[in-house]
Amino acid sequence: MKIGITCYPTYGGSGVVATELGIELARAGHQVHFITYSQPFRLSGREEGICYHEVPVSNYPLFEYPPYDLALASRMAEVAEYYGLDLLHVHYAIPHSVSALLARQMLAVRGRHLPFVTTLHGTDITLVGLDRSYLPITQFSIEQSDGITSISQYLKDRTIREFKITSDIEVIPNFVNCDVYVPLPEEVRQAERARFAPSDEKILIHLSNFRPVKRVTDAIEVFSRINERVPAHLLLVGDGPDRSAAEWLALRKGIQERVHFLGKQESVNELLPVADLMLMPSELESFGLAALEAMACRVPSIATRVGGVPELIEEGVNGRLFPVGDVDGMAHAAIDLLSSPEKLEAMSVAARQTAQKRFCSTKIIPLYESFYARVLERAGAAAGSVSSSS
Ligand code: GMT
Repeated sequence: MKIGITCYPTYGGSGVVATELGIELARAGHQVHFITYSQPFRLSGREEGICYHEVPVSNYPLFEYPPYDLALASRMAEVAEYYGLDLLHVHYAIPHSVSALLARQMLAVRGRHLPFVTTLHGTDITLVGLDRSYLPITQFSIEQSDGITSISQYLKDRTIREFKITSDIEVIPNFVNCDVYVPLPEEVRQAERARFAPSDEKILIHLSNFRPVKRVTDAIEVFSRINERVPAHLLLVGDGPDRSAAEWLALRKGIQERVHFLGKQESVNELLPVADLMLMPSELESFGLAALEAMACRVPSIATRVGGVPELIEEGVNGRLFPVGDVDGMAHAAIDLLSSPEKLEAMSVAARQTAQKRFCSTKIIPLYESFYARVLERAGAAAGSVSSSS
């Protein structure tokens, strides 16, 4: 198949999923075309079977707000025509599904049908889509999609409830490449750990875009309580609006020597397996991709029982779940695990098994392929019925 993929190319879960999906689809022999405003950060640009098409946005002085959605729609239509795309797959409803809808209409007047699939990721529904000004257009473009997928059952239910969507929504969960996200050999792991902590101290990790929904300062609160009982270090991977608040809190608590702000990192698969535990104290996660990536590396999470997280983390088996803001509960659980090597080992093994058995890319990519095939079949049937009736 020839598949066009549009996503937010910068740091964020939906862009990561879209990029990893494109990479896996290309490995499976499909031709993948990324149509985005900059090259997705997890793409090297050298992958076979993948082309990247930049969306140039005019900055004519009249445009106080350059019309990116329109530039994207034009580019989608051009790429689809030039390269003979079979379908577009857009990640994150706003504005990508609106642009795809426009591209489909532009090509339809020339007698070419270009179906598009929209994947809902979370904040496109829970935050942005519910802003009254965006709600009608988001609802419309989701309904107009030729296929809709959601990354968790939670998000599907919430989309149906709040957007009154009547079209089918297929749940295809987030995935991880279990050959890339792997535990490190013990010797290598010890050498990597030595970069951050003495050999007798523990390492925790948090990975996010530091937006308020991630509650990064809760991660600091939890960590500081842990560190009072079990000497430890915290690796903070990512960057974003709440970084200064997190830095200020670490400073105020006098733990700045133990809190390592690593900024945005490209190869998180090399950092995650260094840690003993992941902290994901989010206000909301429709899935929690960061926790899955850590689990594949044999690192269980102390997380919040929100959104789609319980679809990934089974309390007490492959991680621990707490109410939002329960920093004491999260800290106690972490102290308990860090002081009981056998318990932590069992949970780490279970975390990796969950990733392998349920969320490995080898299991999830075929679900996308068969979904595309069904969308194309329906689109073909619809085109056939139009031409036979005309
Ligand atoms: O919240 C983020 O980190 C970014 C956001 C995005 O769309 O880029 O993430 C959402 O999509 C991820 C990938 O599908 C999910 O794993 C995250 O849970 C989801 N975030 C929220 O629902 C807050």
